Amino acid sequence: MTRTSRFLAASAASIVMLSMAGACNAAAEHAHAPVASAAAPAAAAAEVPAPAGKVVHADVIGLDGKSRGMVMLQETPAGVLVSADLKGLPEGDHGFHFHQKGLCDTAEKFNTSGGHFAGGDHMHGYMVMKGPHGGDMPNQHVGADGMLKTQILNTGVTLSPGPKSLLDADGTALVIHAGVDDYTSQPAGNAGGRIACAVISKAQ
Ligand SMILES: [Cu+2]
Ligand SMILES: [Zn+2]
Repeated sequence: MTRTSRFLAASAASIVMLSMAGACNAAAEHAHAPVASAAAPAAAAAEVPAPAGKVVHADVIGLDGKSRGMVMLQETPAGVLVSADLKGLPEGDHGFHFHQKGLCDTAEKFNTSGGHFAGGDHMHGYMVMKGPHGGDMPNQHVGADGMLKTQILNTGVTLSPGPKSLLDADGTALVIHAGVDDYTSQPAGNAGGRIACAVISKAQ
């Protein structure tokens, strides 16, 4: 190829690129036309899967230190989906919360897990003006067979970093109580002793 023909080839390429840029601008203007915007709601209604969120599995133990099954926490755009599959629990309704620290010491009757995980400036319970704590969840019913199979969407916590994160420096704990959370009493709904506990931490 001579010097001249190489120059011509380069110029021709530049002209093609310029004309394509012109076509793109024209398309952008048409995007504002009524026909294009009428198609937009259909696009918005289409399913857009969220990127897979973080998942944490944790072993739930009773006061005897033995496993009662597993809980799985799943980050979703709507909150943390809590799935529990447990057995060997006493029949009845039980308070069910996230507590402040990832410590489930049976010798201390799980009091090592601290108070409720607040996730900000919140009081306890669904029935109080400044409630609920991020860690508050509805009472859970265990049947005569001692099984608890449940899913709860908790919108007050996250597995991502930040003030509402269950995966903070000292972790958190899922705690099941002997009695019923009245959703009102401070600081923990008067739900009685702690009968089961699971450590929620980054390591799991
Ligand atoms: Cu509790
Ligand atoms: Zn609470």
